[in-house]
Amino acid sequence: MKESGRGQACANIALTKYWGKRPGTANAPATPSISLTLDPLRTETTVQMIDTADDQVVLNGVEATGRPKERIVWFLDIWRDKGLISGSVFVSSFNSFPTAAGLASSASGFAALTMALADLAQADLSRRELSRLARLGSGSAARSIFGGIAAMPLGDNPAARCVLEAEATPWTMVIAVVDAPEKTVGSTEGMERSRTASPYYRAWTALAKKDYATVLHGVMHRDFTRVGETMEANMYAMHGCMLATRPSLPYWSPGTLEVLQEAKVQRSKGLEAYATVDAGAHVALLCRHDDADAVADMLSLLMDRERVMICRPAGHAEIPA
Ligand code: 2P0
Repeated sequence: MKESGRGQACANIALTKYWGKRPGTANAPATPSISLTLDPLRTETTVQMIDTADDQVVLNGVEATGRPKERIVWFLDIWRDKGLISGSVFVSSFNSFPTAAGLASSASGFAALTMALADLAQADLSRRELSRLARLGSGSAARSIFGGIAAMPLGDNPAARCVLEAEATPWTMVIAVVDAPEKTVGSTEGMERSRTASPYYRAWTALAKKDYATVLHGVMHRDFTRVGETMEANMYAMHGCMLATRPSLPYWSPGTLEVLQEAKVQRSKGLEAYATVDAGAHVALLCRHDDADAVADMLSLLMDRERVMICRPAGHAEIPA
């Protein structure tokens, strides 16, 4: 074990969504998922052994308390229980993108922390093992261990795998950060509420398996239209399940619908981009690399240009040299 370690990882956005956990498991998903890992949505994390009774966590320069800290301490406990590290740890993590914007920071956050702890532990862990560990912190983090397009299957204790390297991935995501209040129900709680109180939950999990297979096949054959159409339909199905939850889980804002509508209009005019929305209000549009600027221009008619982010496929999470 070293005195300190470093890791970095990029966020990902799912093409088919993870929404639901198998009860009684450590983030074993109820739906398989596929995602694109995105540059420049990067998290860089440093960990250091400290001589204090408790762990210390600093996120974007601010000392963490409450739930965000508890989640990280719980994750460090897993590493200690496995004998990979020992003693108290100081964690410092920086996002290259605004966390407050509600973009997927738990995915890159737990993936970067996993890489930093692997560096600290000097443990000889395969990328699959790293992905499995990252999943214990946050389900979507398992996918951010890999660059390009990653797939997360079902299973008792699954790990993600890379299905298409970044260099071979011909698609870009253009993200529209829409005006929205901070969300009140996080993914962990929202998934559990949908599982127990959405009349569409079973239909959603059944459909998600079919969409996963379709998108996986589409990715393998670089069939953009099939991937895009299925991705968008999968997103609407997930939000249908969320909306039907009692009480309802509405994550969209008026700006979300505005972007969804405009993307549809532009598609009918020949700009082929497909939309997806996570457990939040922002919209990500998937397009071919060459159409990214046109998609960003289209979004700039609806919002300030600085709210539009062109995100290319990122590489694997890593321990920086
Ligand atoms: C996804 N989301 O596939 C889906 C789409 C949100 C909607 O993965 O409880 O933050 O930490 O495992 O990973 C968000 O879930 O949840 C998520 P936990 P996580 O990207």
